[in-house]
Amino acid sequence: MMRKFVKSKRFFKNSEKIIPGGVNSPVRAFKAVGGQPLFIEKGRGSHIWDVDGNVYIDYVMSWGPLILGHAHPEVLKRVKEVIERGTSFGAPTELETTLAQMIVKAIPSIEKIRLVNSGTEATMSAIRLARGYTGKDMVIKFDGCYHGHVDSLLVNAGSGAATLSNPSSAGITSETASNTISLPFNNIDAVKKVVKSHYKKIACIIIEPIPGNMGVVLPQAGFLNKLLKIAQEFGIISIWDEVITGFRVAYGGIQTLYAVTPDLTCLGKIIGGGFPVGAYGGKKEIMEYVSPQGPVYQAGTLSGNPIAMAAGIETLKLLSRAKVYESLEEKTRILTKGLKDNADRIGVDVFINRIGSMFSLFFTNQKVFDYQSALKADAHKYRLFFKAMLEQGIYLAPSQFETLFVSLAHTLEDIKDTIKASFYGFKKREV
Ligand code: KE4
Repeated sequence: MMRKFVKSKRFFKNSEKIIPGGVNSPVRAFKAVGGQPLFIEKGRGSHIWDVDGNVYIDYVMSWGPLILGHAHPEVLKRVKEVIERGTSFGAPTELETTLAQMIVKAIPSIEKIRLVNSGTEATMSAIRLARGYTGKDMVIKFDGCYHGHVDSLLVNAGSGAATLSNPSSAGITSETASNTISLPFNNIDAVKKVVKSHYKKIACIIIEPIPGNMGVVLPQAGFLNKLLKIAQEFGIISIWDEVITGFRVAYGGIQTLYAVTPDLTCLGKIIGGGFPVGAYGGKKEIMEYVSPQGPVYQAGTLSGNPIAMAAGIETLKLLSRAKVYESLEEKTRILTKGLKDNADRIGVDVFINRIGSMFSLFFTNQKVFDYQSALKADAHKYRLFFKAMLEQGIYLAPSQFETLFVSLAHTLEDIKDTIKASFYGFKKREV
């Protein structure tokens, strides 16, 4: 039965008149997969309903925050209690300290932390802090990594920028861009070469330790350790952008699975339980450069607002329960194995990168280990896959350069249905 999108189309027609592209964030616009965005009516657990009453198993999960699933009852209950007392005061509340304490306890490299309202604010502030602390201007990032729409970091960026084939945005001054060097992910020799010739001017190296914005890409053995070591050797601040991976793959950052740690870490998404949030934190001696304690200014009207804090606290409490990450790991392993087996059976070339409950599927028979190899995957096949799955009630990221997420609310039934729906309409591999 063909799904109808009458109301979504009408709502989109209205939004397009007054909102650029009809959306408040570009990657939502379905530009890479064709058609028009669905307007969502509600979400519950692993499902969302669009305004035409169509229901979907959701693997976008608001781009990562909803590791518990949509509208988790215990999170909603806590938010309702707190919201009754007021929404925001522009003054400290105990809730901010509680969430900060939970994060500091979970991520040992974070000795002090500042809460903000988005991942972009977190990375923008961390870059400014690294520059203020070192007195140096240049930033190294990696092709295909996306750290929010920060001027210094919209250079060869992933996520929506890559989706729209606009990895380096208009509006960034040439002076700003000249202070940013973007290098291939997983290429330690490229890093060594640039650091050796520019270290006196380089303030920081920022990286998504497990990139999620070129699709999921995994660091090759030793890459992250070597990167941290080079930075340390040359007096360069290491910033790990864990906006996606923070509390996604383990309780804490992905860094809790590594013996090494960065100087600064950026967080977002999960720590706000679905409400606007971001955070940056790290070594005390660096964080004490942040205003009002130090000279690096950063501020925010709604930073640490009680509602996001309450949702974040409740979310982390639920994530600290036993077997949470084992369950997420197992469900996602079953799902990605099923998708791969199905693709092989039908004869479709698919390469899947996965860690914990985040994964991406590339239409290629080659390994995807950096941005250039991600670009070689067949985006047209991804588009067909997206549409075929949407028709069958499976809501995937409307872009190849994003991550798919499994939540605690996804059931084995959901997983089986998703596997069953996969590659519908795909022909055998052309010989
Ligand atoms: P926000 O400013 O969107 O809260 O966070 C920016 C950001 C920073 N760092 C990483 C690793 C991120 O993935 C993000 C934002 N992620 C995208 C999706 N991959 C948000 C979705 C969107 O732009 O609409």
